[in-house]
Amino acid sequence: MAAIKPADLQAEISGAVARTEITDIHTHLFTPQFGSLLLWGIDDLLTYHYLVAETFRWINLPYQEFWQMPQQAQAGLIWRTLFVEHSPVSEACRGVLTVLDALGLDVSKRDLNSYRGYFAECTTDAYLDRVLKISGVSHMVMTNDPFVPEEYAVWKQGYTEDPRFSTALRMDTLLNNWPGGCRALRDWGYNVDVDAAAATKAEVRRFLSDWIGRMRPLYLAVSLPPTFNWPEESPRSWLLADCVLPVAADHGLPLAMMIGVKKLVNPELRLAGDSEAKAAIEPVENLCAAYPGNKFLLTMLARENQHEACVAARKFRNLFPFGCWWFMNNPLLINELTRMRLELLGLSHVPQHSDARVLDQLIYKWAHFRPILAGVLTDKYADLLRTGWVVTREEIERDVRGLLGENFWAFLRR
Ligand code: RAT
Ligand code: ZN
Repeated sequence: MAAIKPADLQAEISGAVARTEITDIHTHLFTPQFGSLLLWGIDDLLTYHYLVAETFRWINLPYQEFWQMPQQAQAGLIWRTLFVEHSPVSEACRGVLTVLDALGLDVSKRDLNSYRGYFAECTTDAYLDRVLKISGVSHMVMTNDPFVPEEYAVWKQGYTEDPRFSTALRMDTLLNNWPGGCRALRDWGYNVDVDAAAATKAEVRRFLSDWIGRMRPLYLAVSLPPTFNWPEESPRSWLLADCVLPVAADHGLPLAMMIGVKKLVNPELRLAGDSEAKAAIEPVENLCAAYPGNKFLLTMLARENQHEACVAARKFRNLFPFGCWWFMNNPLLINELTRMRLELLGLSHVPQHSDARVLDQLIYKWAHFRPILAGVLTDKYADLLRTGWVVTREEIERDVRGLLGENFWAFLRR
């Protein structure tokens, strides 16, 4: 196995990063069986909530009027505002152009109708194959929420597995809105009450086990506010301690904590109306220390939390950091966070997930990430070579495979 020469390092690493297939560990994509829940195509791309928020910074249209417009008209307005009347330099705008270009469409024409014409000719199945091929994603994890009625219906009909997708059981309603979660559980035949009685806890555990049986998820997941604390006097605290964590441990499943979202600071913006703030790291440390037999995945939304999250992961091997989440998913911050994680944790994490809500976004989220990862790794290996250390192509490929998915699978197996 030949040692890589310093002059070849950059090309070797870029090649390895470009070739390696990705496991995308958090998306909002669905298998074709979920029908209209799987979004794709130019109108879904343009009405992505990241772009809705950016559009409202330019227009005076009342929110209500925007939401009453048909989707094509919304997409047209977003296109005109963000791509025609101004240059599309934001990360989310640039993403649309990366997608169109990768599909072979001519972005210099700025011809929305011709792009629509391209997608009108595609079938869901063929387009899914094409996107996975272009993006180099071989496997992705959905976000599966039984509290969403359209999803509930599919699960009740019977889910047919698609080997390219895995599931994750999302529990936001249960943990963040216990009165609502409690009502839903009662409707589904679980004998629960809003208080913290032992019988209620047993029924919540039965609910979780039933859905784990039905979905066979890779992990359980919840997004949490910046005020998240544990332990504390709240339904979420006992739901975690007495229901979620024991069931997760029984099934060997990690709990993914996605911390820092302030829901609907501007409700008029709907899905685009959430914000972020710095959270405390102590609840994460408390949980990792109190439940050494449980595994935790962690991603945090505030830039200010990233350093302490890395340090927490140094202290707890049952804590696995992942991804540059949502407002962190911009080149400047990806670069910073990826460097920070490599410097504090070495290779024992997964630096990115796509969070794609629209299938096409797999193309740009990963096309934008790969060169950043290659650049950061090139610097890190170059530092090693300067000491006289040698690396081989096989070692670089092994490390890149880990970062782009293998480390996640290994954490699940632990
Ligand atoms: O990034 C997003 O699209 C957000 O709206 C959220 O979906 C977030 O990623 C989440 O999973 O809660
Ligand atoms: Zn998400």
